[in-house]
Formats: sequence, C-alpha cells, structure tokens
Amino acid sequence: MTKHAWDNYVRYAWGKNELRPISKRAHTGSIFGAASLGLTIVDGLDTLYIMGLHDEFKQGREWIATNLKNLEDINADFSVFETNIRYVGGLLTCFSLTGDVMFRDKAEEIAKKLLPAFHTPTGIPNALVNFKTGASKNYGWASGGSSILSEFGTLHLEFSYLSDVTGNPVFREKVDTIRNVLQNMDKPKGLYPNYLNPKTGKWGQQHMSMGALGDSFYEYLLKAWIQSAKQDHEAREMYDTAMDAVVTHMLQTSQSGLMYFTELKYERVEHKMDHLACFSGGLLALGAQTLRNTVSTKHIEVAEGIANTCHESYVRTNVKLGPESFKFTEAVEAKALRTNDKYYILRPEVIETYFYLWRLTKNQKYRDWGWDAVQALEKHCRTSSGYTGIKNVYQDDPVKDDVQQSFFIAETLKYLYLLFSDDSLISLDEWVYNTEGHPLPIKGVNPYYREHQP
Ligand code: DMJ
Repeated sequence: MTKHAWDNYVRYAWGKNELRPISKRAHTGSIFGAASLGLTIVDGLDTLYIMGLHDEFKQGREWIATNLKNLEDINADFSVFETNIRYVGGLLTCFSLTGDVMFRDKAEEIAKKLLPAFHTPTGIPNALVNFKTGASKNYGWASGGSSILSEFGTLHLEFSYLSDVTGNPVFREKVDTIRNVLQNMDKPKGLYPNYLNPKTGKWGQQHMSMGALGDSFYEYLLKAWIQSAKQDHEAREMYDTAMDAVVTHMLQTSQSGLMYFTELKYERVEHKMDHLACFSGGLLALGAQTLRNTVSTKHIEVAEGIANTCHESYVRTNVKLGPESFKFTEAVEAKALRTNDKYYILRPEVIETYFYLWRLTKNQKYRDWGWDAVQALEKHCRTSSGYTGIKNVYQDDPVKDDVQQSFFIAETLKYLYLLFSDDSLISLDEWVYNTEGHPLPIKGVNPYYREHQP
C-alpha cells in the first residue's frame, strides 16, 4: 500500500505537496498551498525508512537536500503548527534514525522561519507566519484574534529536541514560555479552553474539546514527560490534572454503553465526538501504562471504551471507515447526521489507537480491527494511481475527494505497519511519537538521541 501511494506521488506530483490520485496531478489546495515544498516526501520519509524502502528513502532524501531551500523567498503564510509537526518533526525523525545532519540542519532552518510568530506580548505564538516577511497573525475565525490550544500546545517535543541536537537554546526557550503561561492561567473546572489571546493572555471562548482545536495539546503534556525520560514532572502533573478534569466533565456513556468524549461550550454539552478525538484511546492507554497509579485502571478502561466506540463509528457505516465527526442522540449513536460530517479523508486516529492498545494490551481484536480497516481502505480508497478520501461513508459507492493526504503515509500506513510488526520496531520504551506519527527518541534511553556535543 505504501509503495502504491508513494510511487504514484512520485509519478504524478513529485516535489509538490500532495497527490490528486484520480486527476493524476498535484493537489494545490493543501494546507501548504501550491508551493513545491515536497510535503508528502518530508512527511512520508521516515515511514519509508521504517518499512525498509531504502531506494525510495534515498530518492526523497536527495529531493530534500537539493530542493527544500530558499524559504525566505516564499511570500506566503504557513501554519506554525502544521510546519512543526510535519516538517520539523519529520526531518528530526530522519536525523535521529540515520544520523544524517542534512536532516537536522533543514529542521533548524525551517524552525527558524517560525520564530517571528512568537513575538507576541505573552510569547504565545500566532497561528500563521509569512516565511518572507516574518509577519504573523491569527485566523480571523478564532475567537477575537485568539491562538489555538492544539496548535501552540503542540510544539514542545520538536522544539526541545531541536535545541538538544543543535545546541541552540532558543527553541526550548519558546516552548518553556508557553508552558509557563499555561501553568499560571486559571482553568475553569480544571479544563483548558481551546482559545487563548496571545496579546492579552486571556482565554477566548470557553470551548473545550478532545477533538479539533484541543487534541494534541493533551498529547504533548504526556509525551514531553516520556521524552524527558520521566524527568519533566511538571508536564506529567499538568497531564494528570488536565485528564482528570476531562474525564470528570467530558466523558459520557451512551444509552447502549458506548463511552465518548463530549465537547463543552461554556456550560453547554455537545454530544459529538470528532474522528480526531479517537486518538485519545491510545493516549490514555500510554499514560496509564507508563505510570501505574490509582488512576491507571480507570484510564485503561476508558482507553478501551473509546477504542470500542471509535470502532463502532467505523462498523456503523457502509464502507467500514468512520466519519469525520459523530453524534450521540436518542435516535443514533456513533453516527454522523450532517452531510458535512460524513466524509473520511484517510485519517489515522482510530488506527493509531488500535496500534497503542495492541502494543499495550496484546488483545488480538485490535489487530483484527486494523485488518478490517485495511480491507476497507483497499476497497473504497485505493485507485489505480494512489489513495483517495471519500465524501460519504454511509454510501456503498461514495464519491471520491481525489486527495491523498500527506498524513496517509506519515501516520495511517505507518501505524498499520507497526500494528503488525514486532514490538521492538520503534519500541515504545525508546521512542515517543509526535502527533504526526514521527517517532522521536527518548532522552538518555535511546542511543539515537544524538545530542549536540559542544
Ligand atoms: C495530522 O496532521 C495529525 O495527526 C494532527 O495531530 C491531527 N490531524 C492530522 C491527521 O488527521
């Protein structure tokens, strides 16, 4: 599957960001636009390496060495978060795996282009930065000029590691500042709202979510602790407190017994869960396994419950792949109701959770569920020229969206491969995955950490 996705990207969209597998050309409407930034190459390269596709890896490495440069000439706005998780994260993993300093230097070069976004009164970065001018801003739709929790809260792993491998402290300083701001904020009921104004340092709308706008902030608290070989106690405490509040105020069980995370808008509870929020099954299991305390038993139970619900969201469709977002009402459970929520864009989160739960519980059902997803992907998303998303999972033969997302190779296929591999391949004892599926080494434990020697 990976060969098929990669080879067709090479054939029809080489050097561009993503492939349109049906029209057999580049996808210019991706989050990195029409620029030739090789997004699929950078995002997918560690997957190729892990799978032993070495010729393909070499081809991608050469493209990056030769073409990923002159960023200061690009007069366009880029997402700080997406650039970090896909480019900086992807390159750092390739550096760690291979020791090839070209990857480290490119990661640093790109991360430096993000730094102007941190020039705000609080140090909370703006969402978008122009690589040429350095001007930065927030999205117009984000609660009165707010920055977004899942974006500014998902930089810690890459920035800390980058400081350690380059010897340049500036990156860690930036994420430490973000951490301090968050530590000192009042949290309504212990919860973190999704919007924070970088100028005033005040929360925007009190919208709380384990899905879009919140998700990977929680993930990076736990993973910062893991990455530091359990030395970053502040991160672990923040994770434990945050998840305690989330489980207390956002976890629900449906009439038929399905566990799910709701969203909160001030006091209003929305009984909806995003596909994105399905990553939380894996996260809770990882958090429970790495610290065996009184809460662990509860968290592993919730992790398995969330995995089951997300699996149900797949099973209750015609194509056996889940919708973007699903609801719980008196009439339906784990199903999308609005047309706009019925699409599937090759997202990884459900398979990611199967991967963690397989590694941590060894229950065969997670491999079986992963294999069912493979069959469904082959039947409905595979085309003669790559893989596509689909527009309505409740139809037998849905319309295809004609986009092979870069995270399909970076995450979906990587987690599937690892689900069926030995535990020693990118072991959870030595590696911690960034939110785009790029494994980063654990400090002091993994010899591939490759810390800068002065
Ligand atoms: C990926 O870019 C990352 O997993 C991110 O954390 C959330 N969205 C996509 C995949 O769905």
